[in-house]
Amino acid sequence: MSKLILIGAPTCPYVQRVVIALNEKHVHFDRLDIDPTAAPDWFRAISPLGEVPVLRIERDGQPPAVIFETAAILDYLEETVPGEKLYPADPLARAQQRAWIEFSAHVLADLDRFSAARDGASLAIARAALVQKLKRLEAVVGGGPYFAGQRFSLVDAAFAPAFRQIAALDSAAHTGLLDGLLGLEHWSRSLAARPSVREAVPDDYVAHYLARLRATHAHALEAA
Ligand SMILES: N[C@@H](CCC(=O)N[C@@H](CS)C(=O)NCC(=O)O)C(=O)O
Repeated sequence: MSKLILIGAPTCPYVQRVVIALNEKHVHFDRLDIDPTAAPDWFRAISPLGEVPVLRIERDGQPPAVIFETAAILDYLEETVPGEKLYPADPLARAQQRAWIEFSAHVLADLDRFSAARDGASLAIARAALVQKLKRLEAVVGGGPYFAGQRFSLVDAAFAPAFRQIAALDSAAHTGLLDGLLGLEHWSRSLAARPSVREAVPDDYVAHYLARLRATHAHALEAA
């Protein structure tokens, strides 16, 4: 059996995706948090892009291995951990879910721009890009509770951190990002109630996340 060490950062949404998948699969792992903006040399040596998450795998009799990039880590866990799968068995449905996971990374990038905006004009540009993607997503989400219906999938793991960020922003200032998007609101609530998702962040996540945004004078919060 391998020993897994997840190198992450406390509020990183990409790290959360991996934690959610590990929780869903009931896999034990050790966690080591760093500050990727001031990463130690040993981390730079194993992370080609200088980004978290990185999964370090220690196997008996073999040198340790590392995987960077969330999508690659999720695929590795899906292929190696025995038990219930989080991707559909059908290759077409699986490929489509992978595509929506890629889409989720673009939603996170837009959310980053939204929360990093320091004035009304940049906030409006970021909001427009984000809302356009959220509307697109609304069009493919079914009746829930999850992306593909009753079964929780890796697409849910991928989007849950984005919805968590939106909920955290909304707790401080109404963003209106999900207004009128009833499928997404419902999906977001289902994800927030899922134990694997809830337990993927520390209890003080919202306070920590909002404090970080306030420190950078995020206009999304100041405009409220
Ligand atoms: N494409 C990467 C994105 C990971 C990412 O952007 N991580 C951020 C933290 S949430 C990071 O490490 N940034 C490096 C930095 O801030 O210097 C993945 O999916 O793993």
